[in-house]
Amino acid sequence: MIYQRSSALFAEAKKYIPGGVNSPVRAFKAVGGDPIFVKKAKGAYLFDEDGNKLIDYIASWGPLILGHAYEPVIKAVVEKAQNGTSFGMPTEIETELAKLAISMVPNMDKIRFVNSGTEACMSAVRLARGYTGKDKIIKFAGCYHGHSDSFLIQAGSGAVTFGSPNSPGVTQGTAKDTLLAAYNDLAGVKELVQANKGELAAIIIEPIAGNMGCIVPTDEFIKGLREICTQENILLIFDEVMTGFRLGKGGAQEVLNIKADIVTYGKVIGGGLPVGAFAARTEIMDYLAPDGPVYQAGTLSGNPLAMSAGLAMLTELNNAPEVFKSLAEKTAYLHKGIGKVLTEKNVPHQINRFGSMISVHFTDEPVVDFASSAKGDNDTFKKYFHGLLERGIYLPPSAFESYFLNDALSYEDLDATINALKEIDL
Ligand code: HOZ
Repeated sequence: MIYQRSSALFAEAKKYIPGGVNSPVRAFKAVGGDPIFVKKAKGAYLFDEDGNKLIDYIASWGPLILGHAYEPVIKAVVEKAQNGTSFGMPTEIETELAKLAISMVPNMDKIRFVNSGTEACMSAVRLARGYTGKDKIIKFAGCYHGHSDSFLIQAGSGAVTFGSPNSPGVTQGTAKDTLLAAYNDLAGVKELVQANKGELAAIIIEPIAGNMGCIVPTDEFIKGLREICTQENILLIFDEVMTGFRLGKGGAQEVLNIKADIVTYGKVIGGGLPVGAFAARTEIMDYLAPDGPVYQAGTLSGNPLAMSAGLAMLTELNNAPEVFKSLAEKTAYLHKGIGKVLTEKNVPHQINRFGSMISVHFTDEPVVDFASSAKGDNDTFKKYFHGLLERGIYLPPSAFESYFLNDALSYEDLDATINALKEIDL
């Protein structure tokens, strides 16, 4: 495939935008080469500026669970836009989306809408600190909760891809309140909690991690976290920006059967428009301004276009929850197909999967945390990534990201992907 125009557009973008992109992982630095510039997309396919058609496995990093340009979402946004795009005043649709979202997820009474997953996680931690009157938090190495200061400590996603898991610009004062544990290491968490007894406001976790590849928690680990939090009066924050409304109606809370104290959302809840949210029980949420003392605000929060996209998306998922099963089956099919080809090629690999999230790691060892994920062979990943790209298949351009399947993908698309892999010399 030819990507000439994309390369020219990238060269032009680099003159005016740092690195030519507005989010680092898009720049392809981890895999080399120039990024693809998208012209349009429909269903499971991207159409780039060179006229290539690509099968898409990122779905805008998760939101487009039903495929690109999904008709009911587009219709809702276009209709809404006729009446004005932003008011900075309350609108009825905010309550409609709040009601629907709360009805779909377990254990949440109230929800506040923001504009991104970063804002949602940043606000959730502030709320946890205000509510508990404590300062410290525990996060897990390789988990990524957006780019606010408290979280850029051994962060995953683009932060680790580009070698700045601890970003310059985060003050030591901020960093000292973020304690670090290893994913799936309950003993390590227990030690940290004992060493900081009475000082911890929250433990924040991606209940299925998606920013160091896809990593699944053991039952013992995730249940243990819940127990520790309950015993020690620490709030358990589930960052469900990736998993919320993707793994099931009730997200990871439902599929893992664990109740969190605060849950953050993003991606699917905005149907492809910029929406983040955080939710909790009433006694916690009432700590937020204007009812309570913890401040949080935003001019574009609850924006009517974004709310209409989110409402259309969640309405579809609420009415047709069989989509979650269908997606999980497609992902299992892809897992089996890729696994067979890599085994036949004698390429050491691990495939991690949960629901419609999946990642391929080129290593012999099980990938259960950041340290094991980082052992993946990036040279093989680059060949795998570019080999598939040359054959019209678009994967996340970093080994530290999960793929997100969308339900517009057909079994023919999955077979085309598996067959393309057969042709690649790894
Ligand atoms: N940090 C996002 C993935 N985990 C990537 C966002 C983007 O580049 O759009």
